[in-house]
Amino acid sequence: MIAIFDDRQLGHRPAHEFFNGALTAHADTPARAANVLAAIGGTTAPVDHGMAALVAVHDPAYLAFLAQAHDRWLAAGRTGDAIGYAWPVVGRRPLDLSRIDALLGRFTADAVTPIDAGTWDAAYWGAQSALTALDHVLAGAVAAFALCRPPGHHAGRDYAGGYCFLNNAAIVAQAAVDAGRRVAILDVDYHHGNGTQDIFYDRGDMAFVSIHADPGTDFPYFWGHADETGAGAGVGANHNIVLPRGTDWTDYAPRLDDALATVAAHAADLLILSFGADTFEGDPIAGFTLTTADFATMGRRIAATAPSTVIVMEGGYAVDALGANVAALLAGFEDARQTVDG
Ligand code: SP5
Ligand code: ZN
Repeated sequence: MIAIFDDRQLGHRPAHEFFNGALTAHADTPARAANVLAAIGGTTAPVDHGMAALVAVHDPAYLAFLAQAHDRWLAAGRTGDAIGYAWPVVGRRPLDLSRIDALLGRFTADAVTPIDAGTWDAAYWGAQSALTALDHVLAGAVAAFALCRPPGHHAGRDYAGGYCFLNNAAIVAQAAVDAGRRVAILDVDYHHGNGTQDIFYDRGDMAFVSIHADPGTDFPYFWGHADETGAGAGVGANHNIVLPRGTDWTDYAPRLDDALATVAAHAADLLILSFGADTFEGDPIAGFTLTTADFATMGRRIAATAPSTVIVMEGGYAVDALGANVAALLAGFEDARQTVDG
């Protein structure tokens, strides 16, 4: 399967995230991408599609903030990563904000998503990798893999969060719709894809189906509950499948089949798979117990029923096992495709 990646995606090097009252080592290290690269062999560099597909999903003011945030941080006399500390929980209204701390409050959702000197380029080229993977699928490939890092599914139209800046899955989904395709998004990261849900919540032309840990116990807490089913024209097009911590493949597989049935009912001709390997038994920040072999089975099951598929990387923080887990998913996917395609 063709895999797309740009070396500039390694340039996002957040040092810390806030946890338990302190700044601790950030889970999204460049070594994640390096481990996947070593396991899947060659990747192809993305084609630069420019800003149009990003603006189709994200607020231009947010994109400008992302591109400038670290420079503004330095200009304010700060050092290290830009990170917020004050957020407008109530009474949000348009204000002409200039102080970097205010901008971080306006355009980020949490204190685990710092911005450093390489963040914008890494996120930009990650999105271009996803758009290039879509090109291959639109040209007839049954599947393509974008090694997006940083990940995307917690980022909304005008906010970063959950280690995410640009919502790669949403950018590709919108680009596919604009290319005339009928699209569904299946999100199997351990965490709920709140940004993707938010971006398409009132859209009936796109289905969002997510299997994730109960937000009652796990990030992102405020979204991902089973009763979030869409709004307006999107009522019935948003599907959250909530599983408890400790879920293993035996309990996961039937819910994946439910999700695939929901995808099939939407009659999409193109699937975006938000793939996070943080459902792995060894993940340091998550609580499911899937094995490397289970990821191969997952790939086979999805490929058996899915239409042509763009796979975008989301989370997965057991760095030493990440490459093997991604390779297993992709191998399982290809395995089933070869069987189906004859
Ligand atoms: C894309 C994705 O998987 N984002 C995950 C964001 C989860 N952030 C909350 C993690 C809370 C645990 N933090 C432990 C920090 C140890 N240094
Ligand atoms: Zn995750």
